[in-house]
Amino acid sequence: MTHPPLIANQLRQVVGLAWSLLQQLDEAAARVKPAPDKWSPKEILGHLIDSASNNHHKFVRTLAQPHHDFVGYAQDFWVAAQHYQQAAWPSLLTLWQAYNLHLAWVIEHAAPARLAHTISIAGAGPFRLDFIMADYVEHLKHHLRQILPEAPFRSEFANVYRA
Ligand code: NI
Repeated sequence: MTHPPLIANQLRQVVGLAWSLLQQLDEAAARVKPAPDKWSPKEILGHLIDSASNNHHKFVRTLAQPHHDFVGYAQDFWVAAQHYQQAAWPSLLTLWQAYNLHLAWVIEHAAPARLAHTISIAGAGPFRLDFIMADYVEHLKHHLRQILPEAPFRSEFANVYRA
């Protein structure tokens, strides 16, 4: 189940479903932290924007060469440093949606011969590119379930790496 057109379709479905539900949250609800050390919905969506940005680089850089060594990133620092908690919820939603629809486009158009290219991330791996693409969607669903525990996001792809 790591055929890129299927991954891209599932990504679009997840984004479409989540988009309609997330729009129903208002600013106050989006700012609520379940515990002082837990992310609010705004911070989770910010983390997902960071994930989209990092994975955009992973996808395209790994398309470019047979193996790519990629860096890790300090997730909590990224969320705090960008002040997602103070950002406007509709702006975060718009950026998150647009970035993911672009990634679906990138995944869908990945050259089949390059899907076996590999990437190592902060020394972990190597992972095949098609696995990294499927895992991206699983990571997305994992965090969306934290905001939307009732939403019917299915787990279709194996997941061993969460970032
Ligand atoms: Ni994460």
